[in-house]
Amino acid sequence: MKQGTGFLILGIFVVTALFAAFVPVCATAGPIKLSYANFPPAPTFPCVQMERWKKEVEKRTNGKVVVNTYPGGTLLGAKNMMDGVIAGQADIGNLSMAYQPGRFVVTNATSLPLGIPNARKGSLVLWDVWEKYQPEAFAKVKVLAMFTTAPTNIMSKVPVRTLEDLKGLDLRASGGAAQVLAAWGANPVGMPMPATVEALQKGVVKGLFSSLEVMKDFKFAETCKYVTITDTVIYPFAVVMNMDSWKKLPQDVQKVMDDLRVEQSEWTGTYMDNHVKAAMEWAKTEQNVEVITLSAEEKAKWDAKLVPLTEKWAVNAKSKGFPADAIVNDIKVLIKK
Ligand code: 3IO
Repeated sequence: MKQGTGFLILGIFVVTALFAAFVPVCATAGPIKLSYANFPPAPTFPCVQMERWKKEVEKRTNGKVVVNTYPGGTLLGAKNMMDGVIAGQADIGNLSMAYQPGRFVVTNATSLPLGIPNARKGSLVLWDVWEKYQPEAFAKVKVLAMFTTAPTNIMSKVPVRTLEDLKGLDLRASGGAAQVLAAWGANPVGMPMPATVEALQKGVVKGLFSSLEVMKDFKFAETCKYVTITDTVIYPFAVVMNMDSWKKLPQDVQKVMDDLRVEQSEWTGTYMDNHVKAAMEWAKTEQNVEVITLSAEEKAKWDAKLVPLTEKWAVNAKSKGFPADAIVNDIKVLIKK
């Protein structure tokens, strides 16, 4: 064999080997994988909206992106969600702003007693407030959605019909909702929602103050046989993405996620509103839960106690340099929009 032929065969061999080695690497590099952390269990509304977002993103990017979801605090917990996402422990995370009220001053203004009537409206108001003021608290992350719960109500083991019944009663709540309970003379006990299951079982609290879909999703109707309708404040939530993870995404993928932001926020509010109705139907018919409505006279007494809360928030917000009066005014106007 001539030397030239030898080199040719060797050359072909090398080229073939290179193909064999690299083609599968390119093929398996495949879709962009993103992790999405959430703190409560899979059947609850924050995780239902997470699965909806995952499905839409995977569909709209034609499989270019795969989102791996981690419900139940398996990747990040309720209180380290924001810092965990900033640090890159998860690409995406869903957080309840009530667990760090001092951190999310501007957006937590939506949890003042200003009359947000439902979760759909609340979600759109929250989105607009965030977009207008672009608070520093979210500067290190990419915001993918913002939504709120439906207005909060009292779920309890004992009936609450008057302010007197509420006096000193240990009820689980966080953030703005906890301030409302305190103003009514109850004893708010702060803890993330998932911890409430055990606190109720052990008798650490006699009930909770939140949106009513949890009666079904956490089976609270099995222990809390009374619901007092107060329709007071909402809990605000955010879905945030690690900034480096965001910047690494191709532009077409970024566009899909950007286009989904308001749609996803509104979808979640609508889901919440419908699910509250279904959960309460179940609670009344299957769990014998009594729904207590306050007389107009009693309600007026409760409402009067909440008047100072907005001013108290404003004094604190102003001391931190936020345009508090403008924010409150915007929320009132947005509610009517
Ligand atoms: C909530 C939080 C986690 C799962 C379901 C939920 N429904 C209402 C909330 C809001 C709340 O009480 C909280 O602590 O964020």
